[in-house]
Amino acid sequence: MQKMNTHSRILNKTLQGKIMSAEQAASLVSSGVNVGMSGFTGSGYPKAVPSALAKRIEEANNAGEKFRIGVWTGASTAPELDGALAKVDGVEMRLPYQSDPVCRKRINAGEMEYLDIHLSHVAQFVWFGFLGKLDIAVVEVAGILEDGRLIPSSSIGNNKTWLDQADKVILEVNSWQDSRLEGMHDVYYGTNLPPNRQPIPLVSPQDRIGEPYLHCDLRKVIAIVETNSPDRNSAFSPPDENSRLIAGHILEFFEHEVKRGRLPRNLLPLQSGVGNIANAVMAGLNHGPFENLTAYTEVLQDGMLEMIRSGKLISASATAFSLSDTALEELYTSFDLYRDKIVLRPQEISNHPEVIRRLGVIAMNGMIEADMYGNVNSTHVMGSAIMNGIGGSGDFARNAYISIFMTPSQAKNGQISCIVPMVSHVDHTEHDVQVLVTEQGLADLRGLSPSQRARVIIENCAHPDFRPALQDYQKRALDHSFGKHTPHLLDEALSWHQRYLTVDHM
Ligand code: 0RQ
Repeated sequence: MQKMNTHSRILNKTLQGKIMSAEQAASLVSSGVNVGMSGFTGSGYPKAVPSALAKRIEEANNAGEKFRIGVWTGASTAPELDGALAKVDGVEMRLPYQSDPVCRKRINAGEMEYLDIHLSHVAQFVWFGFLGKLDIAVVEVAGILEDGRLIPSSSIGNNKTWLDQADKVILEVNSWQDSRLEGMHDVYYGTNLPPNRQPIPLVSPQDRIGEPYLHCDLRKVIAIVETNSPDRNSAFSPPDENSRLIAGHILEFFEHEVKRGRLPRNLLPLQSGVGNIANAVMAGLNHGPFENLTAYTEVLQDGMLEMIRSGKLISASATAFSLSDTALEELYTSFDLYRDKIVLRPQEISNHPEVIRRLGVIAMNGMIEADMYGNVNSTHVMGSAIMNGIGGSGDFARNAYISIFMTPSQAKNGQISCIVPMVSHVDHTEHDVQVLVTEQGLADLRGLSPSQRARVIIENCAHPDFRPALQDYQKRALDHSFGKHTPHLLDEALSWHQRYLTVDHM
């Protein structure tokens, strides 16, 4: 493996001649183009060009011109990218996942188009031409080798596809990213289009099936921008009582499954969504009885890092880090401990449905609400306002060995029940949800008919304050429903959500 010179991260002579400021690079992006940006859950996103572009858009707006671009990424980014571009109303179409408050506001006001798609679909949709032309890639890398190969940054996401498919490429070389990231990635170039697709030769989470570098036709590179800026490393709050209870129910469930011979003693590869509850479940596993665990997931949060440190987790495959400052410091302080146990892959591999199914991944994701039949809403409030997006939850839930969704039983200080008669929007159907968990308990839905599921979900997961109303609905639906298979009183089922309008948001 070629090692980086410490003086410069850009060893390729031709590319050295293309170094310019972020403002100069942004001036090469014109209105109306689709831009593929790096970035996944706040890591590895370009730090300078998007902000410079936002400034340029603002100037165009002030001159009375409309300047908007399509923004495609791996997943969520950070205020310097999504926030800055949304603030100046510079985004025509955003895909495939975002969690930025300014974007969210624009999307819900009908001022920005948003295409919320499965993360595993994005790359192939671009290869197939389903999303139109990708004009420019703006990709953060950790360095460029003499021969032009690129050292990926703290996330890979869709970067391989952006670099392949875009007509022009702008690279941000971020010297803040630790140069020891080199060698941690596994970029698989073997995917062909149907009908010539071959099986992906990955049989366990730690397998390396590709190479550590990204390739790019250097003739397409129009600018190199040097940066030295941190990722958005948000801190996690310590697990609260609800998260601890949810984690406890999941651990108990795993023990039960092991006892019945339905899971091996070291479980199966774990996928964990983002957020505090997911992190708390990892903390629970870290203190639980299971050893030699593995992870096949998309994001590596603090909890998984702690499990590697404690020796509970022996390997983890993901497409991105999403670490707090403290966890990041730990990663680089004890780097040798982590280096060989972590593999970062393109998201079409980290989230690949066939691989997830074959490895038997245990999927654990957050949700906004579930209904009494097991349909899950991960994305919308009142069926119409987007929160974040489906992200990778569908890739994992649909194909998992066991698909678990978790949430506190109530939201908005107890004013809203997260268990409802009928979800106001469906992301994961009753067919893709095997286990629901709240702090109240766990509902194992496997093998149950809709009416049986309703009883277990209401009894085990609903908050006692809402349980009588749900039981009453369930009974009346059974008595009066048109059909008795999945009983509903349609007028009433959705009116349940109207209570959100009376929520005190203070
Ligand atoms: O809103 O911040 O305004 O109070 O939803 O809720 O409880 O903080 O939970 O951060 O775990 O997010 C589903 C959004 C949960 C997340 C979701 C309100 C609540 C709060 C957030 P406020 P919490 P979390 C891997 C997998 C989809 C993507 C995914 C998510 C806000 O898990 O985006 O799984 N998932 N990706 O008050 C009204 C309800 C509510 C409600 C919660 N029933 N009604 N509001 N809220 N329940 C990662 C990637 O794919 C990259």
